[in-house]
Amino acid sequence: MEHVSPLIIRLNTLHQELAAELQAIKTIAEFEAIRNKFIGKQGSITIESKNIKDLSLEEKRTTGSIVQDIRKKVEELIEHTQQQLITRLQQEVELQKQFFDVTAYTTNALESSVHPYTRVIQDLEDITMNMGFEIIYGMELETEFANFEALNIPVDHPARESHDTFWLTLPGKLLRTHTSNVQSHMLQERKPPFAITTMGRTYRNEATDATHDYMFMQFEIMIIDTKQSLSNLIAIAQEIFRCFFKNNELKSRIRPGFFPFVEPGIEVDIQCPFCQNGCSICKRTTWIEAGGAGLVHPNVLELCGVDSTKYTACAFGFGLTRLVMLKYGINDVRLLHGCSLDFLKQF
Ligand code: FA5
Repeated sequence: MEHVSPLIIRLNTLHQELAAELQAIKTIAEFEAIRNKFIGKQGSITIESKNIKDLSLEEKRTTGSIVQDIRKKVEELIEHTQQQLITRLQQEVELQKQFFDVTAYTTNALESSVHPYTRVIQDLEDITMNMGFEIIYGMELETEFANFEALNIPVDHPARESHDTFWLTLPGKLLRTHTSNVQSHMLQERKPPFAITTMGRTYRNEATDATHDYMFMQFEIMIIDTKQSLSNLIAIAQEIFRCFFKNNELKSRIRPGFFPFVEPGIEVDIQCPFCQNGCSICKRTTWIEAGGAGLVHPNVLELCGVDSTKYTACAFGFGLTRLVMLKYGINDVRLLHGCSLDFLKQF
């Protein structure tokens, strides 16, 4: 009988063990572990193959090519198994996709809810539509003219400083700093009389704190016809907020305010719902600035091609973000744009 080197016998045994173990694998991790176990640096086949160096010259000659053959078969087996495994895993993923049931009920699923922003927008849309306002969805990407110049804020006007603007690389284009940009478009496009409301995102390149963000929402109305007055505007604003806050007993106050696009101008503050005697959110004043309002400046009407001797307009612009905070008692604006599920689950 032909003599078979013990080295070849051991290698053949390891080859068979490898084949048996590879048959049972289900994952790439299991495959990698087995590959390492047999042909890794410290793998049993690797170490065993190195024993060839201890054989005599004669033995090396007869067993060398057999060892080579076994190593080749081992590598082919590993390669083939890997290909098969990858194909099988890909097929499983495809199969799972085919049977993915979007309606499947799972007891662990989080219930979805409406974001407080969406709730407030829907409330304000309902209230203003019922009062006869037309809702306009304005543009966030705006021209310098519509955002500033048409609103009586020329290039060198100091009011531009309070609107730290995100300028685009496109000349004369910016992210709107307020929803009053809709005023200038409507005055240019529509023939008075009309009453519009708009709400949406606005952007200012400013530092954030509990009540300021670089992206926030505003809510604006404008009415134009032949007889508008500040008292009418205040009455409309009070009615909107009476409906909006429902039984809320939040108090508000009005004080003179300057905006280049209104004359006279006022600012509206709402009593801080988070404290009695002043806190960090209201900056120890017990009042939170909610928005500005006034009679649209005749310059704005003329710049937009409206006869200011015939028409008067009134407008207000409120921080919609602040209304959300006041309504739901949210003490940090940044929570609204974060993704904290603990926060969102409450709504
Ligand atoms: C304006 O933006 C005017 N366009 C409002 C206006 C419209 C006045 C029509 C007159 C007539 P102001 O910069 O004050 O005004 O912003 C209005 C409101 O937006 C503020 O009172 C505040 O409630 C909110 N607001 C302003 N900056 C921020 C900010 N960084 N983060 C959150 N809310 C803000």
